[in-house]
Amino acid sequence: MPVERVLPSSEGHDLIELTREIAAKEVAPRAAVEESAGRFPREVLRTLGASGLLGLPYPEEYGGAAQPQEVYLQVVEELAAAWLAMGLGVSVHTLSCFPVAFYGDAGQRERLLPGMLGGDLLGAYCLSEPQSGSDAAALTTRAVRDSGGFVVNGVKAWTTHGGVADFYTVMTRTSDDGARGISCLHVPAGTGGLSFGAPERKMGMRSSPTAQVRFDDVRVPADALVGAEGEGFKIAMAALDGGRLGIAACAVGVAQAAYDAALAYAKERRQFGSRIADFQGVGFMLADMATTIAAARALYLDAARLRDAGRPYGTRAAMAKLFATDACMRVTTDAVQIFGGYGYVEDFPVERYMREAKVLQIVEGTNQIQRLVISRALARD
Ligand code: COS
Repeated sequence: MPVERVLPSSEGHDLIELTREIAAKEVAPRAAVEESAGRFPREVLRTLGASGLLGLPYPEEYGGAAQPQEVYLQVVEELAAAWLAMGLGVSVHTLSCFPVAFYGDAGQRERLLPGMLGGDLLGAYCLSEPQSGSDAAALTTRAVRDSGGFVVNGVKAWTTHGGVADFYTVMTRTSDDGARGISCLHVPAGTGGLSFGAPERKMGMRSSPTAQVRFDDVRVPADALVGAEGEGFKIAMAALDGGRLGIAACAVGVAQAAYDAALAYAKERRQFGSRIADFQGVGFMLADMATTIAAARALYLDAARLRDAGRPYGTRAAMAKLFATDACMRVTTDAVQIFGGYGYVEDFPVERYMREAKVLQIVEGTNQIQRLVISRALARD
């Protein structure tokens, strides 16, 4: 049974229908095989791009679809339920476009956004470094002004789409003034001096390449600077507020997929003469799973609607990311339990969902960082 959704417009309904069709035909059938081979299916993201799904929340004049977050995020959820690497790919691409879309000047928006939102190009977001993850402001990659442009040196780590992206949104140090000494640069793939580490060998989400991005005397022109010099940390944090909603939507998608599989199995599997769904031990687990998923979805949609209404939403986004990804970990673990031995082998998808859930508690701010963001806001307000 597809998830029953209430969307704010008929266009939103059509987009969900389109997404479900693409997910069923082009995304879900390939997930297990590609994940186990660790292959990155660039062509699937091209299909999503050609269908307009890589620029949904951005203005139409630059090639976006001007969709509210409420719609965009439910599209991400549907894709993640079919294959997390693709849902997360759309979310990361959308995050990578945010700085130019919201902080770029008119010239940059006109020059860069149509390509970025048009579906052909794929973005990557470079904030973390080998020695700075949670403490993002401690980053050391440095851009020095030279002949009117910048020369960049340093190493970025854990970059989704590292090595396969068409452009890199890069946070780099332009002065030693802590968080205020960080600036944002737009660096196209193919720029001289840019190179990549081998893809990380991850527990899950193996179809989504994660790699170091290395800058050795990378020269970019002055108009690669997005926003003002020194504004990069705020841009990075504002981008992540939105990115965290994308991760929450991904988590709900994976949890929903795990729950759907567990429910179907529990209705079919018979032991002691009954369907295991009819045993209270299993039935109560399913009840908790369904309730948790509904609550997680309601929370990310609540944050999305705040954002759509132009209200501050960062704290609510952190709550949604925290709650939805912890929920996903619990639900996928319970799904494996309901499948018993069959849950622990690759013949069924639930072991993959459980491995995928783990990374969502870590990326775009660990859940400890989400608690920090929430508790600081509580103390401040
Ligand atoms: N939106 C806009 N500005 C923000 C912001 C947000 N969500 N959060 C913080 N800022 C601003 C602050 O207002 C502050 O500005 P002023 O200097 O003008 O006062 C500045 O940024 C520094 O903020 P803060 O003092 O809170 O920075 P901290 O170094 O304490 O770090 C955390 C804050 C821990 C929240 C941040 O480093 C973080 O989110 N870390 C996790 C990073 C992450 O998610 N990485 C994921 C990987 S993406 S590759």
